[in-house]
Amino acid sequence: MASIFSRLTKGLGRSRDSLAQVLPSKTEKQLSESEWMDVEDGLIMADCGAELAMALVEKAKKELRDPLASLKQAMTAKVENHAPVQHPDSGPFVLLVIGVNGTGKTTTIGKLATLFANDGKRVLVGAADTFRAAAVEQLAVWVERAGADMIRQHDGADPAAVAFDTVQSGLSRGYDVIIVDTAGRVQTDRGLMDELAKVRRVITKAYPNAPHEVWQVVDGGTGQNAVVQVEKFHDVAGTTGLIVTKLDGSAKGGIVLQLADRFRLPIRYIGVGETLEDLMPFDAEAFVSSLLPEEKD
Ligand SMILES: Nc1nc2c(ncn2[C@@H]2O[C@H](COP(=O)(O)OP(=O)(O)O)[C@@H](O)[C@H]2O)c(=O)[nH]1
Ligand SMILES: [Mg+2]
Repeated sequence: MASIFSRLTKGLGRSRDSLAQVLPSKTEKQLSESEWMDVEDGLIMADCGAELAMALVEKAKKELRDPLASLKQAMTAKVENHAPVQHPDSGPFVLLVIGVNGTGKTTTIGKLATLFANDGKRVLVGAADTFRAAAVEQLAVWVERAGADMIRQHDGADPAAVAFDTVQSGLSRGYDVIIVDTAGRVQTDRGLMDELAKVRRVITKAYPNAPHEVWQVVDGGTGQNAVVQVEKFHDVAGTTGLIVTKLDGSAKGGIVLQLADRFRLPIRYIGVGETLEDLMPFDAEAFVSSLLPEEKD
């Protein structure tokens, strides 16, 4: 845990260092208008987006105390989430995972399957990304490492048929958790959205109230593009939460706040590397602390 946390703080180091230049740690002194402007610019450069950066500074400014502590509080409030994951009272928990190609869906499913399996749950994964043959093989490797099982069909099979099959077998074979992987690209955007809507529909046909959660995976390094992606998938797929990956790389971190604020979606997990252990449950306070310079006393 210590090492994956350090991957996060290392990943966000650049944003933190540039914010440190404009945010004095532990000063009772209030910042001047132009100093607050520098903070706002720093937040924009850290991928918070102009609108949120302004709102955060407005809020922090009103608090007549240590500017860093005020800003930290304002930022934490934006990403704090009090809505628990929607687990059903009985029967399997069904999770649909969506997102653009390359964002880390399959890797994240491997990590999630590992977490659930370590928690003593029986996990079944459906390989509904049938658009690329290699995608099924890649998922198979992750699923095996996680100690979970997988439902697959022939190459190019109908993704909705795979999803239906997965949920139905998961139900009849008494699995605790069912996770459905999906494609992030087909011939057209329109085609992808129709496909996701259909996958979702058949899951509900196989098991009313499912999917219990729909998590979109976004690559934290893609900045504003991530905002566009969430917007696009949101209504069609009925997104209930987000997983932001690659925060160990050159991502600037503020994107996490921007997405949570803009779409009012909980951030469920963050990805900080390529191995099975590199997934952290999202902790608002710890995350914001990694993004800001350290408070000194
Ligand atoms: N550094 C880093 N790489 C990641 C992370 N999550 C996924 N990746 C990498 O991103 C690439 C695409 O991942 P994949 O799961 O195939 O994406 P998919 O197309 O959405 O299923 C792979 O090379 C993964 O190893 C992460 O949190 N950190
Ligand atoms: Mg994939």
